Amino acid sequence: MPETTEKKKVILSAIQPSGTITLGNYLGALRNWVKLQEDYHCIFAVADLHAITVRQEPKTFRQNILNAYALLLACGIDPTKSPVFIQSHVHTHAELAWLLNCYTQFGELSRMTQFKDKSQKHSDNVNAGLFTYPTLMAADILLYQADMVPVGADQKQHLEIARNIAERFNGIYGNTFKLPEPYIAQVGARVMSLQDPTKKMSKSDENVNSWVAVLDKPETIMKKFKRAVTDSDTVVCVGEGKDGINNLIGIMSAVTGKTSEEITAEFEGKGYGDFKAAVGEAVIEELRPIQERFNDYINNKDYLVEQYRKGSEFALKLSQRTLDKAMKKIGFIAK
Ligand code: AQP
Repeated sequence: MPETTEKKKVILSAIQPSGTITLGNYLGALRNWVKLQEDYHCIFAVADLHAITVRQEPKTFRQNILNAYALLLACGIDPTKSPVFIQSHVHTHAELAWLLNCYTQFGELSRMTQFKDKSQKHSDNVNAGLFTYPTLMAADILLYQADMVPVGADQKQHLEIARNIAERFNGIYGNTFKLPEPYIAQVGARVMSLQDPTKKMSKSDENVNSWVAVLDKPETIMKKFKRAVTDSDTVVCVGEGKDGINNLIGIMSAVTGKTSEEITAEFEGKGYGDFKAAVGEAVIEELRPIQERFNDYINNKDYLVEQYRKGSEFALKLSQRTLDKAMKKIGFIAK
């Protein structure tokens, strides 16, 4: 476990096991999280409580939670340096979320675009959890007095509301929660769907060709890239109305480190077909070592159990302090 005596800034990052982890999650989040471990005091979580805002099939859900955990390690997160825990194992999250619900207004939750999107997508299951998702996310962050939270563009609104709730609480009771700042990564900020490049690549998208999973087999990855939606132009370059190609160039650039100009020069005179195959090949090579490490971890369940138990022990100790402080300020009686 990390030494908490050093004054490194605290960063809290979490991923939902709501499906199989995608290339979008990897390039936009996981890969950057690995680098953060050097300079920050990082805490990672598999946010399984969040995932049930959408109906999960129990057996698949169980596997997705463990897979997400193993994948975090396979991507390079070192649990001996940065605690990695499973959210439902640390009861303070659900408890603080309830308290924060009582300091959050109906109106501000109604304005969340993710709620609007997801309630449209799952109109048969617009549950209260989907609505109060941001207060649970606020609890996740505020419990650890996090200085920063890496967020994609899609999650900025949720961080904003976490800050508003914290500010409101602090305003009533005095300083209780640290106000977290967004940490925006430079590379791979947004990977778009391969089938509708105006939408972000999402692991819960029912169209399996719209996303590439980090654990997809090489031939599946290649097939998905070859089927990627592009446009009627033929030149591999960034341009308006070329959302599909822009996305593929973004992915190629994130994976190889080449600029879009270098990529355009490399593919001069070649068609989209050649380019799509090259992107597929580059992604396959990027993911190959991760898949190998993932297979080692997932076949070593004892190690995973040992690590997630240590992670939750650490997380509980740290988060309990904040929960106790908040409860005392509200006026609850200590046990
Ligand atoms: N397409 C993306 N491009 C870049 N970053 C992305 N992230 C997600 N999709 C992309 C980032 O991954 C981190 C973990 O995401 P999450 O699992 O907590 O939730 P999410 O953003 O809702 O991810 P999904 O894949 O879209 O899940 P579902 O389909 O369940 O809603 C976050 O940092 C996120 O920004």
